[in-house]
Amino acid sequence: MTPAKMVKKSKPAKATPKTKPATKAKSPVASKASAAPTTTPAATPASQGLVRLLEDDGTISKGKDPNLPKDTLLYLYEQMVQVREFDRRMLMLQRQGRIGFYGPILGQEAATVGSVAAMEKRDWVFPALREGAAAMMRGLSLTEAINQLIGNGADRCKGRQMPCHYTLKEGNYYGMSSVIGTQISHAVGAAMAARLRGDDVVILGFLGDGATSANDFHCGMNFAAVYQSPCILFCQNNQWAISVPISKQSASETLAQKGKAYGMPYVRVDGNDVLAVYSVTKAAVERARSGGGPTFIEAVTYRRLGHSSSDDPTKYRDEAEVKAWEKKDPVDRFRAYLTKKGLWNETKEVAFKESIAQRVNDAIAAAEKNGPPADESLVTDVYAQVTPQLKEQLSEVLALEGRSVNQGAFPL
Ligand SMILES: Cc1ncc(C[n+]2csc(CCOP(=O)(O)OP(=O)(O)O)c2C)c(N)n1
Ligand SMILES: [Mg+2]
Repeated sequence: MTPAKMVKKSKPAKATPKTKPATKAKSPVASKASAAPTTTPAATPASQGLVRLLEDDGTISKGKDPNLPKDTLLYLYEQMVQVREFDRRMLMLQRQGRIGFYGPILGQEAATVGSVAAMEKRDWVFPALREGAAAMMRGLSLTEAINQLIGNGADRCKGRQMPCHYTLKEGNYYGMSSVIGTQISHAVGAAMAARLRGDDVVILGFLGDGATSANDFHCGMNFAAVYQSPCILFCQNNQWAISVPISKQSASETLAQKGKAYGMPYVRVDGNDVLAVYSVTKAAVERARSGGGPTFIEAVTYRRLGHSSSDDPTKYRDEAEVKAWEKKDPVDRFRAYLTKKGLWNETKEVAFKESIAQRVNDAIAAAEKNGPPADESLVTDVYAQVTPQLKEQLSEVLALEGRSVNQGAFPL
């Protein structure tokens, strides 16, 4: 089929608001042009033009409840709580010097869990930095995840990657690249390939707000739309790209509307509302699977902690902004919904949290038993066979005096 024949006219996403937001979304940072600490004491998360099902208190307007099966609802909640506990503990491990680096996801649990849960098992996930929950949802055990964070000998990448760069081929979870935006091209390329081969898979590619300024974003969006690739590009607009606020990232009214420029359906969703995220992603998956092409989703959420364990966000943003977003907590909100439905209660909460804490403890203990990668792994997997030059270089390195002084330390 020629590319021209593959192109279909894109229709607006069902969930896309019909009327264009009249004013710029009232993001706590949207009106601030400076990277200096923002001074919006009454900062409230954006509410205009968003697809939203759950109110902040966990109530849901009449007729809006998607009435998902009980098992799905509990799965969504348990995954969010699990990754939150994992996140908290991994940051502690980093502070104790037991891992070298960590990129926390606190506050963004609903965006990842809701979107990934809307995919079928055979679909692929192309993550960015904060989608570790997706790897676990696809079957990465907590111990394997911690092996990766430590970069020990049991790590699939043998310690060659930065922490948080999980990979799980058998779970259709692609290993992320640190280079911002590259996974967008990878995701779109995979979707184009799937379409050419007639594979019945949809690709979910994640990116941050900062990545919308990367070249790969423009190429990826364009190719995705022109070739009607079966993919969803899911932007976690957490308001910050390290110290750069969204107001300095883009002059567009919303990030979602960038989808319009490329000719694909787009939707702006409350990223702290797991039901809304699940619903809009599900609709996008169905469209992609039935030949309707890609969708661009902007999930409006907030990075509550630093960019990474190496960052101190108090240097560039106002704590009032953080506090305002704490009130929009995605986990509390969904728990309130489940409680009102009679599916959750305090006893279940205590028992579940205890079991997760235990699982994380066990996983840490198991991962820390593994030794470092073998010295030889420095030169293996580069070529099919280790070249004589690499062998020589390895023996030179191994003969270096004092070479083990920093053994186990993370090189940052
Ligand atoms: C091409 C490139 N430029 C710069 C960086 C350094 N860098 C790492 S993360 C980051 C910000 C990413 O922000 P965003 O896309 O919003 O994702 P978030 O960290 O908020 O999840 C930058 C600039 C990089 N990794 N790659
Ligand atoms: Mg960001």
